[in-house]
Amino acid sequence: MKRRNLIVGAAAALTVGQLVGCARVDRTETGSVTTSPDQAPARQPRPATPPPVRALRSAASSRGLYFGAAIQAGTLGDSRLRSIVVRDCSTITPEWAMKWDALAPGRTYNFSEMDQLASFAARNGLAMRGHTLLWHKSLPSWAASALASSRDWAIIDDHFSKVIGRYGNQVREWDVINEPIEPNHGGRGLRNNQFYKAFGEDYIERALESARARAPRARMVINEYGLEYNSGYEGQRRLSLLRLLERLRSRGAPVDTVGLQAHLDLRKGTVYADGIYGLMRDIRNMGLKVAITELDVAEANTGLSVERRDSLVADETRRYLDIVLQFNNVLGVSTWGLNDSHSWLRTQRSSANRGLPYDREWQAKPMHNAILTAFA
Ligand code: 9MR
Repeated sequence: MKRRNLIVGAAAALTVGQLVGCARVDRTETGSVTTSPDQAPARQPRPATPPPVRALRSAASSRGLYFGAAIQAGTLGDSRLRSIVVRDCSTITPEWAMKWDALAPGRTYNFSEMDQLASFAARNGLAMRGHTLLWHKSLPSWAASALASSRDWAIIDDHFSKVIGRYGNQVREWDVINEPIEPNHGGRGLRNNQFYKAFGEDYIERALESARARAPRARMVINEYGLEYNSGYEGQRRLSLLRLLERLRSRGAPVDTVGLQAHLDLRKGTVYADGIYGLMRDIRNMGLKVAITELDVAEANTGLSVERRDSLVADETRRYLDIVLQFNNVLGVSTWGLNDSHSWLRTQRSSANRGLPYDREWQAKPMHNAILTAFA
């Protein structure tokens, strides 16, 4: 029964893709997906037929979850990417097009790249995650100076109004605050970012309220990284996040969801089951939902065989998902990209990193299967 649902769900996803002019995708008897000959560039060899791949979105939905991925607006010209996004995802996250410095590097807003992603999502019936309203790394310099000199909340409120006003009807989850935790900064484990400097800890509650007022039906998310491994530092990060959530809840602040980025990292060992379990349990006990927002795996040793590396990446993914998916307050899982050639890990870590579900030729890797199996 489950298997049948998966196939039906996948076929439905493909039909949507076909309707909106993505590369035409056909499903074979075995469930494998091929691009149609009429879409292949003239006189170029057709890509090898990929092995049968089941859609992640239908596997996720059979558990009542969504599956999504971060997408860079500039990659939407790739018809293969479009068809795989439509097959695998029920939601997408703009990898950077919605960030403040991407929308308004000068004072003037330019929504064109973000609009492309939003219209792709709308045409294909995909939801969007709103990433992200406030992040210390994406504050444009004009806004940083204005905040530092005037400490005027209207600067933030105006940004929220523009972004939520434009995309609010498509976004189900807003990452209102991205990465507010930094135990090394003191201040109750909060990051001493430009917002904290201007407004103190209050900026978090005010941001949640400003966003909630404009998006009454969407989920209000605090999104954080560095919570998965067994080190004193990550232990402090887990604790600081929980304490922040407790303070917000006790004041009645409108936070309802925690985003766990889940940038897994084999150089840190394997995920710390007790720590993650405890974090998940405490979040659930506060009545909050969880979204896994940026799953990927940084490799430790790219000198091993590709088979070995792919299996280590898949095992780590599975270990992590097996812990978090025990909790029924999880809304869904998003990976931070789909294909290794579009991964931030290429530039941040090693250009050879293989920490996403597909390789550069869109062959599904063991990580894809690990996610499918974790959803089963
Ligand atoms: O992957 C993103 C990269 O392409 C951007 O250059 C960068 C700055 O905008 O942000 C990266 O995404 C980050 C996300 O927004 C927040 N969590 C960490 C992600 C990886 O750095």
